[in-house]
Amino acid sequence: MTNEQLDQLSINTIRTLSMDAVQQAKSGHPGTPMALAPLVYTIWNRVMRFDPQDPIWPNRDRFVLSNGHASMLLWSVLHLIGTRAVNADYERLGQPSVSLDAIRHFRQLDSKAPGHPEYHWVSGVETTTGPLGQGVATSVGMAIAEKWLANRYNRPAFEIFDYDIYAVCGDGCMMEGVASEAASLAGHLGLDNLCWVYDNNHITIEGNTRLAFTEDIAARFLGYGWNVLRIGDANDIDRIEHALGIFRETNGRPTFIILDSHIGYGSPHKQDRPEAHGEPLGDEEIRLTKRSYGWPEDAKFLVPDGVREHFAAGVGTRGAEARRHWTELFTAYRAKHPELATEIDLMQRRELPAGWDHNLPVFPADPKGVAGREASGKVLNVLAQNIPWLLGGSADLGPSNKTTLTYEGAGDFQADSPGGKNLHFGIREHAMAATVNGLSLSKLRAFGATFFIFSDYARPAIRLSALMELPTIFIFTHEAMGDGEDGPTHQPVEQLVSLRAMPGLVTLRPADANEVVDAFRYVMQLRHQPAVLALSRQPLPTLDRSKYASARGVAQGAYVLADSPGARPEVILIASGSEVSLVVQAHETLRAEGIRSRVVSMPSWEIFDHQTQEYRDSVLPPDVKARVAVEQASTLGWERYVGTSGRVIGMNTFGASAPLKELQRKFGFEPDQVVAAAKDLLGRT
Ligand SMILES: Cc1ncc(C[n+]2csc(CCOP(=O)(O)OP(=O)(O)O)c2C)c(N)n1
Ligand SMILES: [Mg+2]
Repeated sequence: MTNEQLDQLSINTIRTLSMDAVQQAKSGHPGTPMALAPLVYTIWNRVMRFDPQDPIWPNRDRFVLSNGHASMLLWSVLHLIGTRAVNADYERLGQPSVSLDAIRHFRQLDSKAPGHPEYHWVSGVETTTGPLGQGVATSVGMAIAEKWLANRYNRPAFEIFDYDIYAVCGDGCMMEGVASEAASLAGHLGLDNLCWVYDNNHITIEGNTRLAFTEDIAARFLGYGWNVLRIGDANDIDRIEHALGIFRETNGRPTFIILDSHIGYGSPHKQDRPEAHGEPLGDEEIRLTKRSYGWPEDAKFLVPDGVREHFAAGVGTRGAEARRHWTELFTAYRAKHPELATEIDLMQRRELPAGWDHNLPVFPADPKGVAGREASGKVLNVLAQNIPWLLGGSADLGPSNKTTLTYEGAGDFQADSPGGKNLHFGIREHAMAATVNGLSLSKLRAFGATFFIFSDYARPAIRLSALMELPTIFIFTHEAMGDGEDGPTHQPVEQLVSLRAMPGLVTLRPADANEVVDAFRYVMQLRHQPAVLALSRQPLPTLDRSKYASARGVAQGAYVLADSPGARPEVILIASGSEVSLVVQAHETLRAEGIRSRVVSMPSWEIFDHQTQEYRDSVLPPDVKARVAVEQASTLGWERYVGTSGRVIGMNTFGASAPLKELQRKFGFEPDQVVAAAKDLLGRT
């Protein structure tokens, strides 16, 4: 067979595996894999530096399938190139990442060929995709990461990092706002290591794109400052290869390739039709389509002789050679720059450098206190100096979030200063969170920040952080009604409980400056969970820790802050954040009146829920039923801790525009109201 015939055979193998898998599953998306098989073939087998034997080799090129519904493209190619699996401890295993059997069980329970690409579940998947737009936005974070890594670690004659990022996307991704935010940022930063290929097939689920999407997309990306290329025929692999070559030679701007394709290519009745998007073709149509490819009509899941070998000779040989070269280079690098090499090693395993928590501040007792955001800014500036690869930024609220790294040399990340640790995301919360995911997928320790209320704008990407088990950090300030006069548009109510509902995510709402320190101490040690820090705008009294319990209790999620001496408490007051010092005041009043109360500071439900039953019972003794929870947020869920006979002082409406003191009175966040609730529960009015 000629090389050309082998190219075609390989492409048709991707197509037919995709058609067969969708048919077998009786669900899925065959049309786009059929159309984009030549593209994916060309990227992987002709261009990408990826070693199937080691899918986590640090300098590999990245591939992101942003139109995640076309997952069969990825399963086919990961299978055909013989990608090996890696486990959660980053150990390379012998077995295939995606076996042919997994493809036969496409979309079935436990199959390594699930409905959409899932990072963590299938080796070789660089990021989870499916919510359209997320993949391309995440790829911007990957591109920023590569620039930052190259700047910090490359040395003369040691190009340790020089990889590229390829993302494939469709009409859906291009319509989603997050892609626009991310493309704008990528253009501004001149990320010339980033290439998006847009599948311009004019089809989405409801029909032709003329229904809803008629903009001039080339003009749009030119406007963002991208290099825009066009390929009129998705089957022309030489043109595709040529365009990818132009991308690799382009400096100073990202590349956007518009690829005209035909969804369901080769299917006599389904090509260019919306049905090809998300329905199995049907047995008869599959036969006709296979005939059009010159394929044995009745063969299923066929990988013809020569195809695996063809991939082995392409991406396999190129990837192995690139990795071998890199490994030798890195050995020499380690000898010459041992400290830098150690950093790279630690980062790859998501470990922290020795001394990462040196010099963390300790805040003295102070009734006037410190704002949560203020304490956070101090801690962050220490941590960022201790951990070279900790970086991040805000969506234009840095001065307010106090997330700006101000120590000497921190610097701003820009096109001409890729070593900066302050990222300026602009007012693009959604792309910020997706970018943070991309940074984290690249093993940097990344944070993003905005007002807590605007976490809603970032939420879809935070959810993917949790799903991917990434240790990202989201710093959300102005976490309740502390910005009083800004009013209900800026006052979070349901955000906290909605984030608490997200599996895997850790939320923390610290009560004072020392709890902020310990919240960070906890968060920094997470390796597979994202965290949200909800921090106050206004100063919170710094509790006297010689009188009350140590803030180290934050690591248990909730702890007994203040208690009554002697017998067990009659009533438990539970609070988080700014309401902790409020219930401490109530506690002192109750004590003075001879009522034995206990104060539980509960910065994190998730952490507390993971403690032993014994510990949880020691904090919240089951036989003490009189309990009051106080939190300036939705009351939803607090029954879990106060029981059906307890009280919750929280928010059941939106807030209002007024000075904080008046809001506290109006909505019941005053010590007297807590005292009254406690007495009422005890029948001691
Ligand atoms: C955020 C989001 N909204 C909606 C969907 C549901 N959905 C999946 S694919 C699709 C149409 C995508 O069209 P296009 O990107 O052009 O894909 P093609 O059919 O051309 O492959 C939609 C609406 C989704 N996955 N994500
Ligand atoms: Mg489309």
